Amino acid sequence: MSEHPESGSAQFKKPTSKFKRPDKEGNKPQSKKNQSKAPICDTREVLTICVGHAGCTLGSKLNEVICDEHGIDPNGTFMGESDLQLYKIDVFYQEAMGGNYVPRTVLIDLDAGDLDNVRGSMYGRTFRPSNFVFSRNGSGNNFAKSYYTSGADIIEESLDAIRREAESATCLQGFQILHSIGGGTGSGLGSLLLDRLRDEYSGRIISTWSIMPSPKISDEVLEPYNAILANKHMIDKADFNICVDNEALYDICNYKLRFPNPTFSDLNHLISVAMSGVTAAFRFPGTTSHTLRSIATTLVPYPKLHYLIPGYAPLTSRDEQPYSNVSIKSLLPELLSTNSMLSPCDPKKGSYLATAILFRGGVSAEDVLQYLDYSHVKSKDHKEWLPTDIQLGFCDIPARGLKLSATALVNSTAITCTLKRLHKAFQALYSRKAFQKWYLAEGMEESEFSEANAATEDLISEYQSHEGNSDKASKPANAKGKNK
Ligand SMILES: Nc1nc2c(ncn2[C@@H]2O[C@H](COP(=O)(O)OP(=O)(O)OP(=O)(O)O)[C@@H](O)[C@H]2O)c(=O)[nH]1
Ligand SMILES: [Mg+2]
Repeated sequence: MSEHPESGSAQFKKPTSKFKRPDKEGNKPQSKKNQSKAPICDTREVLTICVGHAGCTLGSKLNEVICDEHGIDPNGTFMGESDLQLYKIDVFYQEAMGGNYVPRTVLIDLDAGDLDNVRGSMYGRTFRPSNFVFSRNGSGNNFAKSYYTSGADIIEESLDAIRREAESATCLQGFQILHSIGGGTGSGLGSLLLDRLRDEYSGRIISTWSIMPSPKISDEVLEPYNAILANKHMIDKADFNICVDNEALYDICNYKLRFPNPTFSDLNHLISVAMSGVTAAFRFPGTTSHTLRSIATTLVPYPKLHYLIPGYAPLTSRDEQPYSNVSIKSLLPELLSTNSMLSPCDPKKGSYLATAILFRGGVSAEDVLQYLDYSHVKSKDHKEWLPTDIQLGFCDIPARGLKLSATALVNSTAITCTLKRLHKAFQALYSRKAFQKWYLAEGMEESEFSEANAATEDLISEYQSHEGNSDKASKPANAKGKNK
């Protein structure tokens, strides 16, 4: 992992004509302004929506990392050294009248104090002031309060801010929602946004970066309810969910990076580095052009099975960094090992359904194919019918401070270990109807608990039906399974 942004420049090379791609997905033609500024770039904007404390803090960190990569200073002014930093800047930023770059990010929280911290952070001034949407009611860590009452009170204001951003885009590719599904706001208001965005932007890709709660990190008693209630909306309304787990992040910080007492800031740095890796091919020229849609198309073989596990390499401690020498040969096994996954799931213990790897630095497909050992992504019961084992993507511009790095997105049945953990914790409360009155008092029906429970059980069963022999694997996508 690259350390926090330091001085020194990324190695920028000139783009070649192979980056001149026509926009195939766009419904709207490019504006004159964009044509003159980036005539060879197919701008497809991504709107980032941060919800709740974890979502907004992570969004703020991501903005810091991406601003640094694109040479944007804390005032939003471009101070970079290369035109390549501006080449696809429109994907994540809008150029304002004053020439400053404004993140296409909306930050929403029911706790105004948490947003004040983001506003007061180093890059807080880059965000558009009207894109901070908040109330002072709080959610009391309750999904129902933020889905039905306090959150519902600010949903129209939130959607107005999102619409303003969407309308300023020339060809919006979609949304990434950042949230923690253990929090009341991240789960409830995040779900309400998923529902409303799916209605209003049915043709756009809606993705999430979802922080899964872990009892090892947080002892909030209602988190399992919030997570399973939110999961129903994530199954039905999102195109794909990238799942990060605080437990895995904590272990990586502790054991691999040797931070003795990792803070949320350290965990968020780790997630933002992976997010920067996944989005690098959206933001910079490369030999392959990636979009949210291309991720959904290649990694989601069945509609519901859209839970992706991210992995990142190299993850090197500060002490070891000066002595490390990263090569493709050493990077690939590290990337695909369990210790590099940001969810505590071992993909090898399940079946791989699809895998994508995005490389940063001067890497060619030939270099990678020379060392790519498909056994890294083949479980013993690998499905021969799956069309491609690994989708490769390349971005020539390296991550800050690194010559070479890679980010993986894995769709594996091993995600059931996280889903089962959440489901078990939910069941412990649900079987006793514990704390349900707080949810019912906000207008939630009791049946929502059982529907959410069934939705997660079906998802687990459907993933499990793709484990083992390939006859089971050819079950139709809408096959309903029974929980074990
Ligand atoms: N990785 C990470 N996890 C966080 C962070 N803040 C909180 N969490 C985790 O997220 C869960 C709580 O979610 P929050 O985002 O604080 O809650 P919220 O969405 O603001 O909802 P409220 O309950 O209404 O405050 C717990 O499981 C925390 O461990 C953060 O900055 N980074
Ligand atoms: Mg909060």
